[in-house]
Amino acid sequence: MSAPHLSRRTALVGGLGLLAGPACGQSAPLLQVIAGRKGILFGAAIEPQSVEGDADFAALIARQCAILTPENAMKWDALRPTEAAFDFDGADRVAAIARTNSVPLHGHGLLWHEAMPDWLAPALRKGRGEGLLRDHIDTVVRRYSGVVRSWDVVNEVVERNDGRPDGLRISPWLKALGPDYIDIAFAAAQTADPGALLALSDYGLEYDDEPWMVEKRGTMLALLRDLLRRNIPVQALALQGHLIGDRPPAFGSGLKDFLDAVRGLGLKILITELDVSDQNIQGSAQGRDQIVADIYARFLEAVLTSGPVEMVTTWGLSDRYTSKSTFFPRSDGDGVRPLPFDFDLRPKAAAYALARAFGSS
Ligand code: 9MR
Repeated sequence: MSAPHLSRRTALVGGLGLLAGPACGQSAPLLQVIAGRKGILFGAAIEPQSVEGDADFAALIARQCAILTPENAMKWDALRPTEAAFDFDGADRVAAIARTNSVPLHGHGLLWHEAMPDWLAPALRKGRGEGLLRDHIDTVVRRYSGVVRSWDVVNEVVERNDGRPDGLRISPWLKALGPDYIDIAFAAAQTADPGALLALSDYGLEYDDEPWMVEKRGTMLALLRDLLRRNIPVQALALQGHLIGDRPPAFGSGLKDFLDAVRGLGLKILITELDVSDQNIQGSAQGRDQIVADIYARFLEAVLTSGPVEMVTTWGLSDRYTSKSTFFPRSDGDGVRPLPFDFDLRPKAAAYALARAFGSS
């Protein structure tokens, strides 16, 4: 794949590594520049309306991000309100933001068992799944070819609790098409854009002290081996990286060995949805920020010292726009603080932790 891409705007200030500006309030590390020096694309997930409606946030995104992910705009429920028609509005707006900033997109995601429009599961049950899946992937991947650099082709397909020997999730896709739906999705994506990097993405692979995650790593390796043995064009594993503020940062040899094994299969490593939930951390905002920053630091230290990493994207960039405020709110009514920049777009301890991790890796 091509070398990490720096936006024109960043190239002007790139040598500085720090940027002071009114929207920042203080000097902020330029994460895309610091990561870029190590060959890592740094970026964030965005919703188009957050960027379009907020010039300060748009400026922060432009300065900090060498790649962007549509947080929701490329999911089936956004793209396929009806079976008959596509609605590309949100996805096109994200692509336009990427073009304005001269950065690529990480496409998320071509197949997931959530965010499915209401009509889809019944259509799958009626036997229309394979045609729908092939047509959807072909249409979407071709449309964003040249903008999307890498795709989450299938998302969260492993679920050990569902009890299948192969560990695959018993999703509407699996029920309709059997395990082959993964093969179909990757093959369709590769045909539609042979230049895109094709990833399988999942959560729950990060912690060494969580037995189900350790077990899931084994299941994931077996799945990846099987796909590669059958020449299915999976090229990367995307670890989501939704980390938890109120548990120890158990990122050690288990994680490194797992990543080594994935690289040993010839696959690239992407970190695609990094954030740290402070939902259950007690104490002042400043104290919570330190704990969150330490977790970012420990995770990235383990991941980045284990070997090459293609990209690191956070799930949002500022606490002003994070789905954690809806899904993982704090009981004390305080705003959540899971991201590198605070509600006022100022760099937090986490931003400096990211900069140090990228700088020293
Ligand atoms: O952050 C996303 C939120 O806004 C959506 O409502 C939700 C359902 O589409 O998905 C969230 O993003 C998820 C991602 O797509 C897959 N991994 C877990 C993410 C956080 O829940």
